[in-house]
Amino acid sequence: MERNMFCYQCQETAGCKGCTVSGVCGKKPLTAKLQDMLVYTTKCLSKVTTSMRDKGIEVSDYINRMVSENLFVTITNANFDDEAIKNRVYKTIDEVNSLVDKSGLDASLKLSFANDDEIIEESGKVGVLSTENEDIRSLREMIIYGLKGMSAYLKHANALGKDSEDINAFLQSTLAKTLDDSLSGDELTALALETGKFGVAVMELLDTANTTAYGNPEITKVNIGVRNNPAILISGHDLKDLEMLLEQTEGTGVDVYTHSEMLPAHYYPAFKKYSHFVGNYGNAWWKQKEEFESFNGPILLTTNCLVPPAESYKDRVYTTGAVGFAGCKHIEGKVGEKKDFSEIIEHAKRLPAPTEIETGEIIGGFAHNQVLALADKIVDAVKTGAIKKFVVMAGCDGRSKSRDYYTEFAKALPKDAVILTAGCAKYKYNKLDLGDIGGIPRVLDAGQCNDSYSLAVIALKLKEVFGLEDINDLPIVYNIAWYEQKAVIVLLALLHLGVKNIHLGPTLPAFLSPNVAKVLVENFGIGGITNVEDDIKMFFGN
Ligand code: FSO
Ligand code: SF4
Repeated sequence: MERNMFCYQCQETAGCKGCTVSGVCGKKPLTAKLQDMLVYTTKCLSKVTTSMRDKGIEVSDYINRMVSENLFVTITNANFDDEAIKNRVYKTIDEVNSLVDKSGLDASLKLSFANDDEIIEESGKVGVLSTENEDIRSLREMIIYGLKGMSAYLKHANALGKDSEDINAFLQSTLAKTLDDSLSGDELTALALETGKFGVAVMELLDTANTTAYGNPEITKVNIGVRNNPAILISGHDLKDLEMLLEQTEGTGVDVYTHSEMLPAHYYPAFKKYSHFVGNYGNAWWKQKEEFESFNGPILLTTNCLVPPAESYKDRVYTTGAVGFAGCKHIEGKVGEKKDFSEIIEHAKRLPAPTEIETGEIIGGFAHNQVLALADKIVDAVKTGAIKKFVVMAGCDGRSKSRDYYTEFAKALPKDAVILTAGCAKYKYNKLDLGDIGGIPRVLDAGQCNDSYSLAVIALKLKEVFGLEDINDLPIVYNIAWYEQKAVIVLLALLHLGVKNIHLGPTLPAFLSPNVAKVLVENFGIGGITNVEDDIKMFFGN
């Protein structure tokens, strides 16, 4: 088989095996090779910083952020810009070499590449397939993908002034361990589970950062129609970018709408004061080709998921943070700096208002604080049998047709079941009008994928209220849709919390070797999905 690249980190990987000719996501072989090299040099940097910590030498915020942002850049659909990725590789190499000198570390830790050609050539020796044993490869990659997700969440917490030396130190020492050939499969399995522990920690850190800065999410009806003003569409997960955009657009006559994973921003009290923060336009990330087209105004992508833009609207796409695409204007600004969005605002003023594609409202804001405020009502509903089961359907949406399963599954649920959701997976069923049970909506949206943390807090609280020993004794089942690497850290976090029998779809990760999949099945009851009818029977009985 022709092989120009190898990547199997996301659910849409070619043939459920691996993208080898070009990425299904649009990633080209050169980009894939540069990303492999960025991951490799970041592992080398992490080896250096771990040795520094061992010697009691402090690692700077700048270096900690270089590690997490490098990994974030390699997440599916974040960055397709070869020049930007290559610059990061060179900067990382420079830091490795200078830290080795400054810290008096062994010179064998240094890196040297003569030129771009050598970097690209060497990438084949350090990519995924450079680990020959398929089980070790599987465990290493599962850990690396978990760390990528952790990096994304850490970056958002950093943007709001929160950081954690424990998380940075764990992230870097663990990344370095994926280069260590002496580690056994058992040791790597334990490391994957420990990654889940830090996954909980990073989501908690981000939850604290978000709620400290913007208040606790509350029940909110979000408008999905449009107004007749020029407007900017903001997508991705970065609430700090949204805050800066809302401040800078205030009083300019330009409206702001959210797309995809930015929808939950509407649930935060701090953003409700902006009268030009109009609503949510469209659906999940994969619908952006048509929805960015009809939006008419400029679009700001703060994180993945970016679909390579069509020429017809490419000049309206702006990127920032970890996102990049050659030919799209990148708005600079490091953590703590004020970003200048004036060019986007001026651009919006020259363009027509969005074309309406929907009207009405959707409801959300059921993060832990809001749900716990309703706890009495919910507990009563469970006790009286009005609610029989909660179904966690968090995770991601995606373009594959097989994901229609989730819409059909939501429709087929028994009427006494309530969906708990977070992440862009919700777009498969958040406009179905599934109704409510005694005033409790049957789709409770906690927020972004990182707000899966809220779902865990809710589950732990219910366990306490019902006086249960085991989280798995709750009337909660898990039917999770995954797509990219943030879902991997969420999954590892749930496993760390002791959640069993999670079903993952629409397909199991290609990066799970048969033996690693067996370990997950035997120890955690991880399963796939089949079809709606059989799965409803499996989860709910007849
Ligand atoms: Fe979705 Fe994309 Fe949030 Fe992901 S927009 S798929 S798991 O980036 O991060 O849920
Ligand atoms: Fe393929 Fe997914 Fe990797 Fe893109 S991110 S190259 S679709 S496996």
